Order: sequence, then C-alpha cells, then structure tokens
Amino acid sequence: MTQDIFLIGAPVDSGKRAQGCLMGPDAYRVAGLAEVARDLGHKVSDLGNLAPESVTGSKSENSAVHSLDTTIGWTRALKRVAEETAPKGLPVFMGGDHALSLGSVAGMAEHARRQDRPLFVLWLDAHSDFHTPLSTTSGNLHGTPVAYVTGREGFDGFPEIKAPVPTENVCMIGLRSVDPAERAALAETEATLVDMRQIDEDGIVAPLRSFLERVAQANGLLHVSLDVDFLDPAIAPAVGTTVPGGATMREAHLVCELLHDSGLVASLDLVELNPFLDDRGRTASLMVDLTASLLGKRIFDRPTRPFGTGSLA
Ligand code: 5AB
Ligand code: MN
Ligand code: MN
Ligand code: MN
Repeated sequence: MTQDIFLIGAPVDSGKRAQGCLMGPDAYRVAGLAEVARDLGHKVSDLGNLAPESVTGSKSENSAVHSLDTTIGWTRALKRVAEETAPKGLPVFMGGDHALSLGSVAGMAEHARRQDRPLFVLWLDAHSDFHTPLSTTSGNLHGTPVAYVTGREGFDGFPEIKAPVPTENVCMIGLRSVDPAERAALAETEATLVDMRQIDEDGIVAPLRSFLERVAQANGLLHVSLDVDFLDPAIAPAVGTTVPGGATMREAHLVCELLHDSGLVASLDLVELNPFLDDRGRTASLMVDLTASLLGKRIFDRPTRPFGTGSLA
C-alpha cells in the first residue's frame, strides 16, 4: 500500500530547558527520511518547517512552568496543520521535543471527530508524559501531552479539544520512568501501561497486537508518538532524558513492522531527537530506519495476519 506522506518539520524546543531538538527536522532530512519513504514507493512532500503562532501573556499557577507562551503557540500551529494535512494523507511530524504532540494529537483528535471515528494513541516512550501544568515539578511541558489530549484539567490557554481521547484508547509501551503524580493519576484511568518488566516477561508483540486488534475492531485511527527515549540509550544516545533499560533495536523494529502490517497508522510523531548529543548521526539514522519499517520496509515478504478479524492470538 503506497501512501501520500507529508513531512512536517516542527523544531519545537520549548518543552524542556536543554536546547537542541530544534535541529531535529534537519537531521531527519540529512539522514534521508524523504528518500527512504520514496524508495518504498510512497509519494512524499516535505512541507518545510513550521513556526509557532505568536502568543503573549499566558501565566501558570505553577511557577516551575516555563516557555508557556511559546508552547501554546506551537500547539495552535501544529493542531491546525494536523487538521489540514490528515485528510490528505499521512502526516509525519519531525520534532522537535515531545511538546510537539500537544498540537499534533490535538489536531488528530479533531480530524477523527470530523470523520466520526475514534482516535487511538500509541505512546512509545520511557515516560508516561501524563503531568498537567499544575502537577509538573520540572515545569517541562514535554512531560504533559498525554494529559492534555485525554482532557485532564490545568491546560488554561491551550486550544480546546472538542473530543478528547478516551484513556482506554491510549497504550503506552516502554515505560520505565513515571513520576509519583503521574502514577497516581494513571491509576484512575483505563490506559494500557506496558512497562519494561512486562516486555521482558511477555515480549513486546502480545500487548501491541491486542491493542492493534482493538483499534481495528473499533474502525479507529491510530496516532503513533515515538519518543527517542523509548529506545535504549546504548543504541540511541541523542536524547536529553536518557533512561537505561529501553527497547532494543529488534524490539523497536518489530513494533514498527507490526504497525505497518496493521494498516492502521494515521499519523506519526518522531520526537525528542537532539542532534547536538548524537554520535555521528546514528540516532537520527536509527529513527529513519524505524520509520522505514513502519512505512513497509521488510527483510522478506511474508504473509500478514489480518487485524480486526478477531483471528489473532
Ligand atoms: B519526555 C519527567 N517526568 O516531568 C518530567 O521525554 C520527565 O517527552 C518528562 O517523555 C520526560 O520532567 C518527557 C521527569
Ligand atoms: Mn515523551
Ligand atoms: Mn520520554
Ligand atoms: Mn525526553
């Protein structure tokens, strides 16, 4: 299946204090993301880099929160471009830090609402990113997008989300760093939480397949958010928030291969790459390789088991 793919550069760097993610979109370009997708037969348009809308005067009750105006400005711009692009093909948001997903997922939620289909979110990350601007102690808003898109309180000044993503439609895989406030809030939800221990014990395929099965049966649209720190820092060093004990190269490829076979992916975020911290471009190249797997690159052709038929073990 070939697709119309839209590459959207989003040099968001406001979601945390350490800078460098703004170089992410160009690192993906240099690593050949567009060429790789074209070689797989897709039609690719690079829409260039987006800029944040201008916002001034926003305030948070939490004094730790920083760069609120800029992050709200990015959220507005990204929500709009996601809404405009999703009806035409597959948007790939080249980040930028994970504050990017405040806008990309909000826009996809609006797109899904207009299509009268449910949105599902797969969060591939060491972290749950379930803080609100009120609960965060770091003040770093890249740790908040899942809370925002699921409709938690505390996002004053951010665009309204008319159809928040129900928490039962969220699956997080790769978890190994969850703050106490996030843990308590997640316990009140129906989100599927797959931590590294579960991956070690049961493998990464079983929880992913059962989630994809649910998406297919609901005729859902799937947004995938891939944080570089999902991967083990030994293979993906170019990230500010490294957490040891992450996904291996093969686990990550397998996730992307299954995502491709599912035919369910409607939009993709590539986030948290900080090229300033990279080792001869290897993290950028790995992220491009993973995207290639998600877009249909395979070692050999193989019969794919259909999703949505209830036939999966
Ligand atoms: B990332 C932390 N929970 O709130 C916080 O990298 C980390 O987008 C957030 O997943 C990590 O600052 C955000 C300690
Ligand atoms: Mn994240
Ligand atoms: Mn993370
Ligand atoms: Mn991070």
